[in-house]
Amino acid sequence: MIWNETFECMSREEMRRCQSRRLVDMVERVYHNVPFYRKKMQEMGVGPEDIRGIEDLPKLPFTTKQDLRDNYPYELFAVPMSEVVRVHASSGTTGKPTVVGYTRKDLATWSEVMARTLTAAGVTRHDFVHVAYGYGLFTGGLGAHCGAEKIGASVIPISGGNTRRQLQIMHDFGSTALACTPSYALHLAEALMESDYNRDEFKLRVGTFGAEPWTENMRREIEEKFRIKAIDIFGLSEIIGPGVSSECTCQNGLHVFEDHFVPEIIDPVTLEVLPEGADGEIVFTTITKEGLPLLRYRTRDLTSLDYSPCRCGRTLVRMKKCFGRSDDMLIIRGVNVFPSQVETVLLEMKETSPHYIITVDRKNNLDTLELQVEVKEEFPFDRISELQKLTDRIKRTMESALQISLSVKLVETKTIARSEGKAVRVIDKRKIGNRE
Ligand code: DLL
Repeated sequence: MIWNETFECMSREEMRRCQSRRLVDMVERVYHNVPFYRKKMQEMGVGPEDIRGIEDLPKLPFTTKQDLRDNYPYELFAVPMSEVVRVHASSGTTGKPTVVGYTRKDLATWSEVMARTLTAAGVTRHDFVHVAYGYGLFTGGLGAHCGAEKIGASVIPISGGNTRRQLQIMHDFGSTALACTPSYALHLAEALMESDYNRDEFKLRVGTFGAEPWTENMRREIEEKFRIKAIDIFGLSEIIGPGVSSECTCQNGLHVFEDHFVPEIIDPVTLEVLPEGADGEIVFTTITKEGLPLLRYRTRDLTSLDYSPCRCGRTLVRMKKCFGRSDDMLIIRGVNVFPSQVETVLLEMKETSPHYIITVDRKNNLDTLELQVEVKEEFPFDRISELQKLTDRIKRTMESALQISLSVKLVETKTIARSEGKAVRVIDKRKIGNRE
């Protein structure tokens, strides 16, 4: 099922024409309404008259999270505050949040792209959508909520937290579709397996999971434990929230809703635009947003683009599952390490769970990496020799995968704190105080 065939299935030429028209209009608006962009464009010697179509996108300036912080809270808004009907914000562990604003039309666009997202996952008006993303300044809860309402599904706005109650409501209300972070989905699946409930009494069949990176192995684990189809959905507050791109049931890349958000892949170091298929940082330009339109917003998320047709019939470009961020990439003794590499190795081992914490520190000017990993319940934790053997094996496998030395500490099942929102998996003690 496709929610909006006109825009999701148009030919590439039609899409480029649509994007060109919208971009020209949007550049005109930001140039006149946002002093920050006018100044940036003037400094680059570019005026609205230089932007005639989508091919001129590379002439425009980039925008970064720092730009939003520097213009905190509302300076980048392109409409008077009387037109803004909602604000959201994305939190950082330090510093000020990034504030985003929506006009009434922006909220309609958001519901539309979230309706497309849910439809792509196979959700219909006959579903009960259990929204366990947090409601509030975070965009997950209300984003999923409004999209589900738009398609006419029955929304259960439970929000995050209180795992026992989540299961009770899921069971009693007959939830068929779950919306939450993948780490919380896995936690719920494990809690269900341990509870007195019988899985067969649940009607759950599909989940739309996002807001944090997760691997194919983690998908398999959620699908097997919950017996559902797990769909990856992507978005960021600055662009709209969830609903920037979504997998369809082919689960082969996330279709970008590019009639609203135009993607480019750049080299995060040289800032050069990369060709189709190359891995790099994804950058989005919003071409219909009114409240907070952004030119070439640098997400820091690493992926690639694929314009080949998809079996589902959508012609929208697909982005590969994000494999990390250019800024949460850890550099340990000069070696680049992504938390997702650690997760991939752990999920291949039958004795460990994908719950882990990476602690990076610096001792005597040398970076150290300690990996805490939870073993599965059935693992004989009291048998020292078994424990030592497994520790050694993880250490060896990890060192050859990451190409750095590290220490491994196994911990008992359920001892690493579960997150109800985005999982915290990295503690970098080298730079506490200036992390996002
Ligand atoms: O996380 C919006 C969202 C809510 C997306 C619910 C999907 C579902 P922010 O809090 O602004 O917005 O965080 C955005 O989260 O730049 C990525 O690094 C990461 N992210 C979001 N979705 C995915 C995903 C929401 N499917 C940041 N895979 C983004 C990997 C993701 N990373």
